[in-house]
Amino acid sequence: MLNQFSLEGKVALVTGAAYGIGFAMAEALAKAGAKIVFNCRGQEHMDNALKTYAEKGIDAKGYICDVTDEEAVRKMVSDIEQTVGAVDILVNNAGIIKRIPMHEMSVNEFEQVIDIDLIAPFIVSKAVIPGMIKKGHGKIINICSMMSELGRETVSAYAAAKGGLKMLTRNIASEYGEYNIQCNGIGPGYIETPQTAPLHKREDGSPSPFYRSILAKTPAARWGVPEDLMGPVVFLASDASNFVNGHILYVDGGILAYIGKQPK
Ligand code: NAP
Ligand code: GCO
Repeated sequence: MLNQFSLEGKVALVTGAAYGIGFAMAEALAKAGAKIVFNCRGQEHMDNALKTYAEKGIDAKGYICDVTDEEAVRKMVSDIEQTVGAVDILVNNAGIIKRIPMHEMSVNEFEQVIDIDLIAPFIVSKAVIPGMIKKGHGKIINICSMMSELGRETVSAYAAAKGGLKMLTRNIASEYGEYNIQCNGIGPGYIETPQTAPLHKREDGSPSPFYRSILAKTPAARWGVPEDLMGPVVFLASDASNFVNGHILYVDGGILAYIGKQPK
């Protein structure tokens, strides 16, 4: 039965996987047997990432590619198909956040977030779907967020993008299910990574009020770590989830189920 979770012989493209959640998910997919291909934007990130993959014993192939650049994505996917093989598993992980009160946010700032967090998953999915149709199977995993369901101060563009990504996920599932392509989302809770680093501490190094408020909102009573996403991504990338389609798997320590700790 555990063979269903094996990714032996599969090619997995994880976007923005030089560090953070993307790196941990790529590591998990590699441990389950997949060949890892990833991209990031800068040479320094690429050099560090290749070193870290090698230290973990993972033979990953890296591309410097901005996921918002459709032509660059098309070239990357075509090169992957020729040198490694058509992509079996795509994880749309690359993402940014801007924390700016909405009435102070420029249209350009709003668009930058929508471009990377919503339009890029469309661009990369669009590039790999023909290869998946040819192969007769495929898995697309979109990294959503608590903000696919919830709002909060300062993250209007991010919430709009991640809410949109949830619906793009359901639409890809609807449109390509008949080709044996499953598209699901993972909605991480609050995970300690460079993206959330500005939220963790006060200047004196003590936990910030926001950090503590998340502890009070999370039944698990802790922030997540990138490794919390390893099991869920392998499940959604593997044959074990072949009849799971259009689902968002929240990996949030229970935040979405909980009203929050009551004040004493
Ligand atoms: P992170 O530490 O900031 O890493 C983001 C990654 O995305 C980096 O590797 C970055 O690479 C890459 N990236 C950003 N823009 C890109 C672009 N235009 N083209 C290519 N790569 C790009 O973030 P993270 O916390 O690991 O988050 C990963 C994903 O999970 C994001 O989609 C995020 O929104 C989502 N998420 C995070 C949390 C959390 O609590 N941390 C919770 C829910 C969802 P470069 O710097 O090299 O460009
Ligand atoms: C924020 C955070 C979040 C998380 C995550 C929650 O400022 O509220 O950065 O949005 O990163 O997406 O699931």
